Amino acid sequence: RGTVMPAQGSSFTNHPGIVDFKGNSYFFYHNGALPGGGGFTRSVAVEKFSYNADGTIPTITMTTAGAPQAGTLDPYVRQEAETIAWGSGIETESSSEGGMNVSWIEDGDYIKVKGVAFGTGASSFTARVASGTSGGRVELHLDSTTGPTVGTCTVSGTGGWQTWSTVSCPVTGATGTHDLYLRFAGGSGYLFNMNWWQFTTNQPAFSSTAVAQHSGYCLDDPNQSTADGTQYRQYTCGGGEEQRFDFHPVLGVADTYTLVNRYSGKCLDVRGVSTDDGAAVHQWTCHGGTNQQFTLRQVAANDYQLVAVHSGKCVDVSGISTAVGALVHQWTCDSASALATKKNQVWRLTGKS
Ligand SMILES: [Ca+2]
Ligand SMILES: [Ca+2]
Repeated sequence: RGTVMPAQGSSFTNHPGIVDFKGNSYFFYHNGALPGGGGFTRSVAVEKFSYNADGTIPTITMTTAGAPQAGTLDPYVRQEAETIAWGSGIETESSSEGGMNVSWIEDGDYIKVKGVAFGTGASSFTARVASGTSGGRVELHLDSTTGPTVGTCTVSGTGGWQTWSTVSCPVTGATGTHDLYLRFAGGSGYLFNMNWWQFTTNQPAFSSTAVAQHSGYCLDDPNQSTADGTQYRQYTCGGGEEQRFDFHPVLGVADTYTLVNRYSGKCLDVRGVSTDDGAAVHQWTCHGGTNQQFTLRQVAANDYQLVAVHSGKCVDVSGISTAVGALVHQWTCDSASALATKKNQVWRLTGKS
């Protein structure tokens, strides 16, 4: 049926394979296009493609850009140093801690990591490193090797190239989504190896009541229930723990929190992971699911919509009721213009600075 990929990239063969991931199809192959490459010194490559209408595979051409990024990278979980969109001067090798590490690091070498979602910001950087000499520095740059420096970590000698130690340093100015460049610096010769790295978020936890702005009543755990499945309501604010919530940031997701009721210790939760209008907002044992994660969408100084991550719907007092005890559910979020006059989705969080 023809050629799937022509002979290109300094290699006489390409040993392809196809993988479907998140609704798209990808064509993996190899070429010899890197410096020093050839038919027997190969590099793995990937292109995104779509099948033809009749189900056949189109002719796919090698590119240096490769496939577009399938999603952002979370810097607040451990990332292997060998997660690399592009690099210069580095190699990888087996690590004594398992998996691989980045090695042969010298002054001016770098790693590019693409599409890193810092969200509201990072406060520190931690890396697992080893050095058989006297170490060097990791400079953290945004957008290019000469872009803004958001942190610099000093690495000392650890007594061996597989003798691992953890180093940390403060980070400022890393917000939003950027390409991250780990640029290595130091004296002559090999500086250190790196196994993995991770940032820490600066999105602070806080504690607050949530007061519905159409009624002035508080989001409330009815009758100090500790049971799973108790639907929340609005109630006269009384200063009790059943109306106070600890907002814990969801790492790596901007402006997003789990809300733990101080009295019951249970999480604010949309019943049954429902995406329907009218699904109950109740309490449930905390499990970290996206129906227990709420993004704060700012309306005014201390006023927010609480948007459930799994559904994109808002925590809402049913029927725009101003009655004590009216139940709370999720509903399609009102537009910013509607919120000027309709406030049963607007919650005042006085505890959020
Ligand atoms: Ca090198
Ligand atoms: Ca590693």
